[in-house]
Amino acid sequence: MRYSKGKGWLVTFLIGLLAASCARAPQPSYPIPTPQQIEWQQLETYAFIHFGLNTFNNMEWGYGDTPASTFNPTHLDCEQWVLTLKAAGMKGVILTAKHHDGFCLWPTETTDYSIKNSPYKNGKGDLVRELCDACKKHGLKFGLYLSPWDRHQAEYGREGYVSIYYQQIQELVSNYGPLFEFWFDGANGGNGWYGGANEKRSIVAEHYYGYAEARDLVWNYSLDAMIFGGTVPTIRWIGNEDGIADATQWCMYKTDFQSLNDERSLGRGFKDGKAWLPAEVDVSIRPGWFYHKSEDSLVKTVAQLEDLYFNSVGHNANLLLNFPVNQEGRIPSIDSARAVEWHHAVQDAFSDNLLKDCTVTASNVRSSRFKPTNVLDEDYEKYWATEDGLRHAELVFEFPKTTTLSRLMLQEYVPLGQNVEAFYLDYYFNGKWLPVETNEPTTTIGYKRLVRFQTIRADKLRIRFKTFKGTLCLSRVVGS
Ligand code: FUL
Repeated sequence: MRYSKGKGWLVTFLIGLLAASCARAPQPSYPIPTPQQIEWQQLETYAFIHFGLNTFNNMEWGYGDTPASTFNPTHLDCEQWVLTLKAAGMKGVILTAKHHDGFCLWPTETTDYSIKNSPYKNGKGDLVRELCDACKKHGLKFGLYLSPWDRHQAEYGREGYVSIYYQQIQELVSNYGPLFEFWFDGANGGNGWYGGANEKRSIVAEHYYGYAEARDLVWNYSLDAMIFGGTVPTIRWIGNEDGIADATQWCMYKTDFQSLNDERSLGRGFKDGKAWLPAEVDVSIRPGWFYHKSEDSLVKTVAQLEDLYFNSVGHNANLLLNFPVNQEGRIPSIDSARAVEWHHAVQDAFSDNLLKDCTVTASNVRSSRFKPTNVLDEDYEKYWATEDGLRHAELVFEFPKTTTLSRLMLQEYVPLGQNVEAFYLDYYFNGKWLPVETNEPTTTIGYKRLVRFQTIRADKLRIRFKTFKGTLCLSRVVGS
């Protein structure tokens, strides 16, 4: 084929342009998340509801002998819970369908120790149904907590209990799905009522419950459900109930039972972990998980909740925030007011990206498809990527006019893995580069990292990245 000189140049140019814009995306750097894990991580905040006999007993760990008739909420309203939680930015709810005391909030066939034998709706109530329906109606995801430890069951500790437990799972997953998360709590204090035996029963959790089978029961109905706890989790506990994930926070982890229970390692993950097990931070808005009147004055303040958010979502972990429901059957107004105000504060903090009008330059660009300005695009799927094999890269944001900043949000494109092990921030003002004084080490990023720092006035902001494997893929940077 022959082209005139002018046309040949044009064709070559167009082919070049096409090649550049279609340049291959970086190879994944394993381990990487499943699509379900990515979707789960994007939820960021969702609620726990602890409600049951403990609410009426003023206890945290009922012994298993409180009469079922004690359960008697007077103004129960699951829509009030769901609307409150929605206004507080929660994307889903996980309910304690059964806590350690063994009392079931749905009319199970497995035991009489349930809502069936309580005055609530004359024994015709089903709280799991009510909450599940309210979630569907208002667009929240629904999840369940079913305590493996059961202080009421006579068979607990023997083989018979395990099939009761499986049947309970079966009833729940087949009637109230789809579930986005299933919680296998790890607590076990040993002693309990156990059908009147009043004794201590010890089990070896790693083997007794048969967690792989339990997980399969959940997945038979809710294939996308994240599994918390047990021996085959798809997400991991953060190792404390204070609402704190370490600033260095790897999604990678180890799957042996010892590591899954090692509170120190859980807090930060493993850089060289072979499994993708992102962290969940569970914490209550009050000191206790269940409602206690004496804690009405101890609801976390908006400032404390903001800290929780920066220490969980801001540290590459999801936040599971617990709301104790009171004896009336409602989330107390003080808790809802705090949570809603906190949500607005957090939203406002990052709603206006002060970097949006910056000129962005990068030390290296893979191709035009992976251009540095992608980090200003709200679409998570668009990211800046470097060429392969580099371990250092930097981005410079030049402001149209001097700008005041005190926070930064960064996101790696984790579908291809987690890669950054440190980043350094400097700003340019009055003709010199100066280091930004951050409130914590600027190490990992992962799905989301939030950093607060001494307020700066800057003409430029520079971020230098140190990666350790794979290729740097940065999806978002927001300054505020
Ligand atoms: C713990 C339980 O013992 C607490 O009561 C609470 O349910 C918390 C979320 O998990 O292991």
